[in-house]
Amino acid sequence: MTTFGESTEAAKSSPSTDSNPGQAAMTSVHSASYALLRRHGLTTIFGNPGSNELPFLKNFPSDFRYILGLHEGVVLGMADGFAQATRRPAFVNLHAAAGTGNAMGAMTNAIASHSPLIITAGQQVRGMIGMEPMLTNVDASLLPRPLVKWSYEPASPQDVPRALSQAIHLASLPPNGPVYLSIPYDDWDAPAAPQTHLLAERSVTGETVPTRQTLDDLVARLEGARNPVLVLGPDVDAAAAQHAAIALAEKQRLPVWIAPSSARCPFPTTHPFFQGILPAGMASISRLLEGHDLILVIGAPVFRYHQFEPGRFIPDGATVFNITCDPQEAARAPVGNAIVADIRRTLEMLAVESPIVDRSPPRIRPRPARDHHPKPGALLPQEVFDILADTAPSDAIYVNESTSTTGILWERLPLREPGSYYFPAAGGLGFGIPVALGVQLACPDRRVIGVIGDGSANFSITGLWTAAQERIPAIFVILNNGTYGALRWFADVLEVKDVPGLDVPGIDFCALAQGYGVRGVRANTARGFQDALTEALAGQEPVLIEVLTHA
Ligand code: TZD
Ligand code: CA
Repeated sequence: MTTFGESTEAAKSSPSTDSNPGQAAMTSVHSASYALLRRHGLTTIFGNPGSNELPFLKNFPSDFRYILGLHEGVVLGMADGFAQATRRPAFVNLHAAAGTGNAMGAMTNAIASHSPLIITAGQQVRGMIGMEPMLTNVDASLLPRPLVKWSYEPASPQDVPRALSQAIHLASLPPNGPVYLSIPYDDWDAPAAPQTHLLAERSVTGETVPTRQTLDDLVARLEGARNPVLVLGPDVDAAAAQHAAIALAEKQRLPVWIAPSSARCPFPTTHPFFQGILPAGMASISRLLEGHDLILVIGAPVFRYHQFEPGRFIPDGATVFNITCDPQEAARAPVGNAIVADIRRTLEMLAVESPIVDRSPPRIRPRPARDHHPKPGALLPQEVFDILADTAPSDAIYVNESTSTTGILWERLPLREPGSYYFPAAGGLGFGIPVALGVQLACPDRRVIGVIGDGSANFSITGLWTAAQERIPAIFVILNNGTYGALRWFADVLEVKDVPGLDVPGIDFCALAQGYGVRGVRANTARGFQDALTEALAGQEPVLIEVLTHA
């Protein structure tokens, strides 16, 4: 247990503290930093330690918990899931440059999904950094750029608590995102600066709302539009603004598309106005939005493409309005007008101020057929999703890293509640297992189901160990088709032939699960999968279900 509270009181009551820096030794940088983390609710530390981090982790306070990941991609992914699902910043502690490097693939997703992460890494002692001893983080603040909003090595030991405070506030100012601090390990025992305790009293808020004129103009355009459409993205869910999106869509009778590659689910897929997820290619988006004169994109960039499909950005005659929390997103779009503002407040204002219109209601999306023609030996992906839809609780949370079946998932899974879906926003694999763990830690009252490809699962397979040790009851459904299916599809799109390295046969996921301490069950029939899932849902342990699927 740290004694910061007592020391602070002592420091405050000692009139000589401010004038005599020697007195400040009563509070160490270590104590002051833990007090600050505690004050911000950052009492869960996701990490993998090394020599540079031991002085930070010493005398670990009993009101903190340390979640150990065996690889830094897992550490960062767990924190990402935790931050996204709690809608609060999460704290990460990595080992020097090597640990940071291992985490950087996962950082590509974190910055793209505006995850507020305070990523720290231990540095060698200040007096040796220049000589580059083992495990020096050379040019530490350059290393994680451009995958963080801000990166810094405190200028002195006394600057550490202040820099931590800056990191916490910056990560949680719009647009939320990861920040990075490299901290020399001899800083922790140093005395804190006078009045360091005042850091914990600071509050910083960055909510912005559109001006009256901007809002009136948008409401008038919506009202005057002949055939407007709403495209909703992940930041609507991140901002806990689903209710306002539903209210706006219903008042204005707007068909609702999900933004391409959306990393969260901003609108219930069971709502009659839900149209589906837009594909991630220019030409396809323009084709699907044809006929709309006003395209209102909220909580997503315009647009996050994947496959290069030359074509128009938007249909002729259409106007785009984008409401985003991210100035970069607003500025880099190739078309349309953008308003940088708080998503939830703006959506709520729009929902209240838009008049009820009597447009004809949006078309009802055709339901996908259920008449599967099963092929022996393995399941069709659509069978897997229909069984999930029928068997999982209605508030189940899905973490999707099954790359070739994302369209089928959006077509078939009922995602009713806010916070029901997570997907790697930048496409970096290694997301599914750790993010499922982080989300499950954040939401103990809901069940998390990771739907993960056999290729993807390997990038963070060691997360299974943390699931077992922490008894995190996430269910991992591994779709094993023996191949990098999405790349086979992409090879067709690009019309390239004879590409090596696209198959991944011969992996026994049940054995891997067992090796890390998680129960593994294999299913190659619909019945077998349904039974395994029902049993996993009835228990309170992590379970891996390896489902053999047709490619
Ligand atoms: N490495 C990393 C870190 N991220 C990536 N996105 C890739 C490689 C490339 N990649 C994709 O973009 S999809 C994919 C790879 C290797 C195949 C994933 O295979 P899977 O799922 O088995 O998980 P499908 O459904 O068979 O595609
Ligand atoms: Ca696969």
